[in-house]
Amino acid sequence: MSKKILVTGTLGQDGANMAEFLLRDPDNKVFGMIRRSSCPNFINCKNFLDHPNFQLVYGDLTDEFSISKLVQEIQPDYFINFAANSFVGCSWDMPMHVFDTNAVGVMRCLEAIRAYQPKCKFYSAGSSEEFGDVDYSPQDLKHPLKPRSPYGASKCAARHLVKVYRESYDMFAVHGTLFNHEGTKRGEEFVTRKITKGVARIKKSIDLGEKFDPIELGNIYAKRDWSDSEDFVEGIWLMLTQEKPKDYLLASGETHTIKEFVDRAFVAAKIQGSWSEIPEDALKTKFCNNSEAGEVLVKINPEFYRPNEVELLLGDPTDIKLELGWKPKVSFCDLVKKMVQHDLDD
Ligand code: NDP
Ligand code: GDR
Repeated sequence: MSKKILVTGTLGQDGANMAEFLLRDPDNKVFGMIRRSSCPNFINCKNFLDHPNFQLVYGDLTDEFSISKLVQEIQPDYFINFAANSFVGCSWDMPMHVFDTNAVGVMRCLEAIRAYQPKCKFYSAGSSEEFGDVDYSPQDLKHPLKPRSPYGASKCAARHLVKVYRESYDMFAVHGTLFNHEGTKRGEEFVTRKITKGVARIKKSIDLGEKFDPIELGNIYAKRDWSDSEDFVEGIWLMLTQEKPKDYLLASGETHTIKEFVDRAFVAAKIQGSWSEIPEDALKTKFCNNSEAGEVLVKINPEFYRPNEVELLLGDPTDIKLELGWKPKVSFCDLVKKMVQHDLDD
């Protein structure tokens, strides 16, 4: 019998990768939820928009009526919720909106499932930002919740809600704790894509002998545990297809600074550069071309610093590897190369 799967956040990175992954199985019927926008961008969905087993549906996590209506009408077997205001940096500017979407929105999904389709399996998109000001590394699911942003706090609330609904109503609801994951569908405000798009822009200018503006970044010493989103959607599906609901963590188990990401991205574009660092004034740090002209490729702009930073993230994915057999395919180096190549070819 075919499975009906409601995926939210379809125009974003994970929603699009998940829909693409699920549609490889002809038994799956995917309903991709998008919210109303005056100018929607379907670039991430171009490979499956016309797929016969795919249907776009409208809904908004801030509107409980729309979520209830979708669950009532579709009667999904699975509800995979990726919709969120997912940019940590802007969560200080619009904290109420972030909390309403990311935390209360999850409660709206859980309530709709409880009322209209209690057998539906639910996935909630948790984040390593819940750990925030970390006590130890690598972080596992026993790590205390110590968020450093309104975004992180909203995801902690979602985690508690999922547990409460699971235990109170015997629902299959899981909250995956996912460390950073990237790829060619990544939004351009996130640091990895900002770097790879910037490197591609600079490479094209150098090749044409034109002047260019440097990439401007904030804190380049923060460390992140980066993986490929396409590997993670497979891990999420494993979480949903286990027999009993249990939360898992997805991570690479490696951590790298933003600075290392910059280094690798320029190497991938065959541009040789070096850092000049002034320890007493991080704002004067620069990454310059090794050519005679010595142009500035990257500079620091305090505008991109955050009011509160998560300095180090490093996850321990042992449980999902051992218990569900999850195996990532893409290494950190390959991820950087893939993103740079995609943006060079664009
Ligand atoms: P994106 O920002 O790429 O996608 C989020 C999607 O949510 C967008 O398509 C957006 O719509 C949609 N959305 C936002 N608000 C609403 C709303 N009120 N109602 C309906 N849809 C809405 O995020 P990712 O794909 O990278 O992440 C997916 C999920 O995983 C998010 O919940 C994120 O917080 C979480 N996560 C992501 C990680 C990562 O590294 N990528 C790590 C850990 C957790 P629109 O296109 O119209 O803006
Ligand atoms: P993050 O991702 O906050 O980890 O959240 P982001 O790429 O925005 O930042 C990573 C780190 O890079 C530093 N940084 C910059 N960040 C951005 N965006 N722009 C810059 O110019 C810049 N310069 C330095 C940041 O300070 C930070 O330390 C992502 C999102 O996908 C969340 O939804 C998800 O929950 C977490 O990952 C896990």
